[in-house]
Amino acid sequence: SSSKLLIKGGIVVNAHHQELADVYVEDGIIVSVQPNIKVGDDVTVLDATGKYVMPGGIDPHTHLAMEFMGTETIDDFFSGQAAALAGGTTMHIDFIIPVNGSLSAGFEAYKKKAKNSCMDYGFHMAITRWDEVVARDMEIMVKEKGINSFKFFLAYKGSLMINDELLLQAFKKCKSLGALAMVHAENGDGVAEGQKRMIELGITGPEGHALSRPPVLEGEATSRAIRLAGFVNTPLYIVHVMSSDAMEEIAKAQKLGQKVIGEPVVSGLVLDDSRLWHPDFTTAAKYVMSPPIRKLGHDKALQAALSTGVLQLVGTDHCTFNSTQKALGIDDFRKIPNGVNGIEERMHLVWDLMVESGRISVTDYVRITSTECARMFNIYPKKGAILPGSDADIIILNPNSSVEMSARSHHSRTDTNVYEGMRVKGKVEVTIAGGRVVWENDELKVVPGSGRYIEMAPFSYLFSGIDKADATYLSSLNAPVQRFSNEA
Ligand code: DUC
Ligand code: ZN
Ligand code: ZN
Ligand code: ZN
Repeated sequence: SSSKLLIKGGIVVNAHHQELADVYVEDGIIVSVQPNIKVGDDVTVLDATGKYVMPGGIDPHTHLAMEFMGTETIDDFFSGQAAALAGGTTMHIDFIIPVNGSLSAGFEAYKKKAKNSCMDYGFHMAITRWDEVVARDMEIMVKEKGINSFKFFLAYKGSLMINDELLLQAFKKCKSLGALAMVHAENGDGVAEGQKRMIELGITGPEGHALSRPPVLEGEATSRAIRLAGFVNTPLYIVHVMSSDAMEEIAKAQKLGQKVIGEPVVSGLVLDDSRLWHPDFTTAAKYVMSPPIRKLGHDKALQAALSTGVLQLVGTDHCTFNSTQKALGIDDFRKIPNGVNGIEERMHLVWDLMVESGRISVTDYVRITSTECARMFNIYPKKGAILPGSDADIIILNPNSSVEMSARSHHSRTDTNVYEGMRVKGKVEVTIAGGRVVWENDELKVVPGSGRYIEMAPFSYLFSGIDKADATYLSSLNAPVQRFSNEA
């Protein structure tokens, strides 16, 4: 396709502002955004009259080509990204994992896995154990490899979980590097105990997954991680907030002035746990993810928190396993590979759930699906904006059209879809990635190898005002007047 593009007559939306304007793109970069741009015959023109022209989605939370629970996700970088592009997402940040405890080996392995990428991507790194070598490697990742965030597990006892002593060291290390600490917040000891109880009761099906790790365990771990991050005085990002228990801990800390970011995922906003009780194993097992999808009511609480800003951006935790892989746990829910799809559905489901329903504005939609993520991970305004100089990652959304989610029509390699049969208003009709039209007329035109690794520098805006004088900070924690208030 042409390297010169004009998107004509649409409503151009950024997180701060929307306007009627044309967007002119050359060689993958947005050159100008203004009404009535005149161009020559060599320019491909796309008519966006009556449609929204918005920054492509950025999914802050994916697992592509990841080895996990005795198998490997069915979507690799190419298939996961192709699915993403068909749904209006033009960049993702993947959770890469160390290889044999080595962060550098993990980084190199994932750079290889991502070679066939058809859209831009960045990396967070999951830290699955802690020692001095890991601490030193973290510095290399931040200073030389373009990674500015690290995830720690309070769950997965016996494999990925780290204890509070190590978590405190990890938080201190993140702070010193200007890297954002992230946590998977479930109490791992509690989960192990809950699982044991279920097995003793003879509950071995997918419903045992939900019953064994209730919201109280997520609330406890979220509260603990937030308080320890507050003690160290470093920002904290809570991945996949699934319960109102966790959300309320985040809201409370934010009220006290702490920098805590909460990321709901689409499954938690849209689904409820009744599905885990479906009598057909394959149908129920596709919903198994951790933390689990919660009882009806948690979804509404998370939606409300997203509309008021307590939760700031939406991810997916896209981590797909097909029916055969899910069947590894047919006799024991503990062995069902954890994960759901969503990278292709996120932009559509969030539009319908939040904008079409009237819960948020179109500018807020851009903020929670794209801009906030770009700002937080220090790649704004290269990403997350339709501004001169930004990358031409753009979607055209028709608010009057609709889309149906189904494994029959989706582009992910998995054979099920947790949103099967859902029809939503609003359709991404065109996706432009790096200045190329890659999705148009329900057809993908992706180019393997065209996706680039996006390096992310440390010290995002989240670190502004972070006090380096720990003695002063600690004494402020002892001042009761700052800890209590009569306000509602
Ligand atoms: N939860 C999932 O459901 N999948 C990947 C890892 C995780 O924590
Ligand atoms: Zn403007
Ligand atoms: Zn997780
Ligand atoms: Zn995840």
